[in-house]
Amino acid sequence: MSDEYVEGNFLGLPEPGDRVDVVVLPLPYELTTSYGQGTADGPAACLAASGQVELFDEHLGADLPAGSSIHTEQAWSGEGPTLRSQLDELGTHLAPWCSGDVFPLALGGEHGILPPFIWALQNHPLIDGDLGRLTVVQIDAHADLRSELDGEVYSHACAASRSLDLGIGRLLQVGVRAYSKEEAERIEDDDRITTFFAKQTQSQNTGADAWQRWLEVLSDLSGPVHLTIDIDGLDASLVPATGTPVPGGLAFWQAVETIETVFGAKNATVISADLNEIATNDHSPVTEFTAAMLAAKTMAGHLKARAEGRWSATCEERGKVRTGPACDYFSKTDSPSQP
Ligand SMILES: [Mn+2]
Repeated sequence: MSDEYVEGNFLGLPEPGDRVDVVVLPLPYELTTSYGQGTADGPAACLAASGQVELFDEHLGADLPAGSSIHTEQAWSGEGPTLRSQLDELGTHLAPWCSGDVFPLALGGEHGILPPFIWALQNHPLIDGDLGRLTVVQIDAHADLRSELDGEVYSHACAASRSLDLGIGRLLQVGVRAYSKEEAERIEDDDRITTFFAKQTQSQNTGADAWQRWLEVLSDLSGPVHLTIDIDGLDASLVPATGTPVPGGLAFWQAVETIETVFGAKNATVISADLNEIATNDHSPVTEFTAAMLAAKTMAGHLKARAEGRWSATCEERGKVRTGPACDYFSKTDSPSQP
């Protein structure tokens, strides 16, 4: 552990000066979690648990932060009166950190944070207004491809659908094992979507082959990538406090291998990441600790990519105090069009 442990900061790391290499963005957003409570407390619990994570990362071969400047931003505290106004606030909050000079790592909060994050990435220099360039890699128990849930099109159960509506070029999913007929058909019909179901990758007989194919798909990626990790993609035993824990999910090391492989893809640049559906309960700290370890692995993956020339700043350093475009996309779109 660091000598100068700072409470509330990721890994307890001291705040850097003006230079920021990685920003950790706590997003305690909760409106639509199906059952279970507590995703609003998840980011703070994850930050507290991160104090127990070993700084040494064997894949990086160094202690975090490995000479880089990690800034933990104030938690988002939107108070908009409607779900859509809160999504706009999230987009506005995230946009200044999507300018290409830093790596943004968000901690949620519900998976509903994904569409505003994708909206904010439009202005990233590698996207330049064309979200068709972006691949989203999603670890999740759920496909999140519903058109709506209980009448709400911005439910967390629709996060991937709304990201496709925004125009992302490709969606790669792994760990999926709880989904509807509508979602199964969407996966079948939409060429942009590739899903590796948990039933395939976790099979006692043929799982190793399926897993190897998943890693090959990741290694072959090119262009900008956003990594979204719904922690319920992991087996329920690892994340019992998350909103909807589901048995039969990924092992911890499969999540780590996914992270390391996507950041290691030679022709791809991971420009941003989020970990979401972090929550706590009174029985065990394992959920937030699992999330904190995966956040540390994500940061290490980025720092290794940076050290090995797969990431470089695409705009000038902007420091800690920034502005960006205001988001009004979500208030304006009552019923987003289906592709
Ligand atoms: Mn999800």
